[in-house]
Amino acid sequence: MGGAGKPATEEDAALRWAYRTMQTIRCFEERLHADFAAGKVPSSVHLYAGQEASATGICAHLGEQDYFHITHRAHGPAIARGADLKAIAQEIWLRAGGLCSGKGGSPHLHDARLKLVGANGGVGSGAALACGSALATRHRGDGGVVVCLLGDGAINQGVVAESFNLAAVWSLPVVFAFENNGYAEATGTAYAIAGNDIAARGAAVGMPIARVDGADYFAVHATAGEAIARARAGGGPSLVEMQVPRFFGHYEGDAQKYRAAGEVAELRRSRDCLVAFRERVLGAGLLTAAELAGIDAKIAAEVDEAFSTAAAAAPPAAAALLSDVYAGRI
Ligand SMILES: Cc1ncc(C[n+]2csc(CCOP(=O)(O)OP(=O)(O)O)c2C)c(N)n1
Ligand SMILES: [Mg+2]
Repeated sequence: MGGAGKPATEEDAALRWAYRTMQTIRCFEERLHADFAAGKVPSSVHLYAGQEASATGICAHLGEQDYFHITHRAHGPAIARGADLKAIAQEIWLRAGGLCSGKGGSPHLHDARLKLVGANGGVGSGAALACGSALATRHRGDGGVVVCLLGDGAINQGVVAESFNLAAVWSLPVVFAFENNGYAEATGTAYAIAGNDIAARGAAVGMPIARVDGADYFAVHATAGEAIARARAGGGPSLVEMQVPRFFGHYEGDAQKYRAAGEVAELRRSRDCLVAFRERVLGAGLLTAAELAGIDAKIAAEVDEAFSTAAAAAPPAAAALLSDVYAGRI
């Protein structure tokens, strides 16, 4: 704990970063939910609330040489990777100042400078792109690793099976990190995934696998850390499956008739990563309630400013329509 005359340690800083990151994501998504319901948001959005511990526990281990491939449920992972909050908000509002100049929108957040590789239209395709990033970083010899987020829905895609095989055959420095939130759109995992075991598919190609409670920041941090360290040390690919709750619909506007009555309320009561984190750090005396409250207040102001800036910002100019269509050197 950094307060009360005690010097802040590296561990204090890491805990504060983790809390700040998860709370920023939650605050951003709750506000986005409210603004969407009020008709203020001009694009479709998939909210990440409930899943914060997963991207945060992973990004705690990533340096600037590492790649983070994300999915259409993009806001939280982009925040965890350190993308600019105002640029994220402006991208969702399709503004010129957005992360992709307002041309990608919510599901395609991408920031090449951060090696944050955004989703494309095909669920699961990120797995193949991640193999490409892993091959590139290994050829450069810069010690980089790649973490590829994937949803449970991606496990049945052919490209994912092919990517597992390629990553294993070439011993690529990649971690396939599945966020199993129980649903692919409205389809439940138990119904759609034969065997109902995502991690076992990785074991089939000889990858080390791990299953972890994705609502527990500390568990994700430890498990992802092990897989990332293995990849960095030349130990090849791994698969990590994180069980995470999804607090909102597949997309905003989803009536969620496929969910049991009270399901979300129960998840919020029993599987909230922020509640668990607060209990743990306060119980162990690692951070104080006053510190957390101070962080919360600062984040609320930052999110408010990002949203007001986005709402007032200009869209891309018509003359910019054909720029960024073909990449030069990337
Ligand atoms: C190849 C392909 N099939 C179907 C879709 C339509 N689609 C978009 S998101 C989605 C669900 C993905 O579920 P999951 O991978 O579990 O991620 P989640 O939305 O739960 O984060 C589907 C089926 C698509 N974009 N690409
Ligand atoms: Mg899912």
